[in-house]
Amino acid sequence: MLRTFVEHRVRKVASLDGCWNFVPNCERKDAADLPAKYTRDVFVPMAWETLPGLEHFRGTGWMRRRFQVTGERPVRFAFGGVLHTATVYIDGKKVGKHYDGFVPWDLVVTGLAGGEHELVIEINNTFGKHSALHVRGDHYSSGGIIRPAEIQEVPPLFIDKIFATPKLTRGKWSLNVRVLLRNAGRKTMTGRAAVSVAGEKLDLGEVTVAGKSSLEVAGKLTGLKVKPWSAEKPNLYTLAAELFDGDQLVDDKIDRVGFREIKVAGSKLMLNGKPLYLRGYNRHEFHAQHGQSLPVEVMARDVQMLKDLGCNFIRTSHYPNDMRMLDLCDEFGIYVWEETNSTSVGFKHPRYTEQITACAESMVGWHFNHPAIVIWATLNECDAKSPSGRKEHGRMLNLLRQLDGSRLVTYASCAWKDDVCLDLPDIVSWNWYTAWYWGSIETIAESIDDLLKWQDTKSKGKGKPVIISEFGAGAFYGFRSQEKGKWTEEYQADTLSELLRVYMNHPRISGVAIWQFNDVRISHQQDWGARPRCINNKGTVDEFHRPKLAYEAVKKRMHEARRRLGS
Ligand code: ADA
Repeated sequence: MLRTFVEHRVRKVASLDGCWNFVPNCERKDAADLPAKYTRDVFVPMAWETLPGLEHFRGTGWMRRRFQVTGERPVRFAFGGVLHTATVYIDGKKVGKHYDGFVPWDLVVTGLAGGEHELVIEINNTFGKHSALHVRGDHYSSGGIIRPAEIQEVPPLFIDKIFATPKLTRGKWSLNVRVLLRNAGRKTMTGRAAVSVAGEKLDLGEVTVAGKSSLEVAGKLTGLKVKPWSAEKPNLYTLAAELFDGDQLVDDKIDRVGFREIKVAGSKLMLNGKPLYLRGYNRHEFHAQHGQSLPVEVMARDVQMLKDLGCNFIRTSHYPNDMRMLDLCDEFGIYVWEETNSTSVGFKHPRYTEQITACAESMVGWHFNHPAIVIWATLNECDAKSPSGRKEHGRMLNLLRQLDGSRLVTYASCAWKDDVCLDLPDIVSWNWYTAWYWGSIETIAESIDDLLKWQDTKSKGKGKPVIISEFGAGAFYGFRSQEKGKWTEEYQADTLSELLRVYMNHPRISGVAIWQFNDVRISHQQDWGARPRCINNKGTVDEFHRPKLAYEAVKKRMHEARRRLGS
């Protein structure tokens, strides 16, 4: 299942998770040939560097399995994430290609006869001219089908996506809904769409969609008797869309919505009209045993730890997350800053504009209805100093606003006093590492005051809400010493405790995201300089998600702040 709940009661869905055949770097006589032989059996989802003997494999891997269809309908293949370039073949024939391992995507194939067929996916995770977003960096870039996948048998005219935006007017909630219908066939099709939420139903009327095209129908559900969604009280409602052919129900899509509005008032963040303080972590989707392919149980445990820590917030550094993680945040109540797959990327890469634009469109398109997501972000630590960098920050932030004007937008900056883009986002977000890369525990307060004073007097970000989007200290799990030097668990615990004390009591700061929740692997080729253990060790939990000493220190500070702020 791509999600944590059932998305279709009418549409026929079968999982593609389970056993697949796999061959890494296969020799073929002709580039157009599929592999003659597969050398391993693997279980999907998986990150291929977790397979014994392939710990450092980077290249092209081939995956194969068989699937069955009735032959009565077009077949939609839906993938949660394939890292990073996938070329899909059915019965030996190429049917599609997709780039970007961190966004969901789909492929609709028509004319498949009833019975069994062969599905082959050629997956490439190499770096180079073909890949602007998956680049060498401070986290390992995996390969494989890392998230769940499924096949769906859809009618020629089917429900592609639903986009729902809650609105609060004079104490009453309404829901603006858009339903995207897609016609996979050649013939023009007619259907009637309807949506329902919280006991209210809305008929969106009859729609005619030309062959091989899509059309959106929109409507508004008003006077809803619903309770608002917040991290403290994550009230969720089922949103169902149905498609009829005459009187016959031919397709459906189920999602969930939460009723909340996020806004800025002066220098504050407001949720449903009340000040909001974001307390939490940057989190990489990584575990030593599973690589970047996390089982939902690991995600759920992470969310439980975040709640235990007193946190209400994660930043999905540095890419869109698995939809099941976003579902858990909706269910358990964690605010999410979700960002495009774009950390320290170069704007001059030949595929950059096309690939980052597609990433933003897919992220917002597939994740639109999660109430947990309150911020869309892009371009972590990219060029925010030059005129061309400013232009690109403006383009990306506006693109996010066009795709969804109901959330706030930001980017995390390490350009500091040279940043020329601060007028562009809704929130100014600083990656600021006092007491690790510079300064000491004693200089935390003066260092942040200096930056924020500059922001409020000399920059175009004057008076905007501030999130300290990264700060932290490294520690090796189990390395303890009375001396409390760098890399000890004690140093990390003391540093995070003081950073949180200062930042969460600072009148100009509306949110904090510690770098980082869990330790994360870096490539052993030291693509990112010499990180000890080939790991970014700044996690509060280690690469197996085992708490370090800092866990208790963070927990104490987060709960202090929660009590003080009353939420
Ligand atoms: C950066 C970057 C992170 C990580 C961090 C660190 O700010 O955004 O991905 O590399 O620094 O640990 O230094």
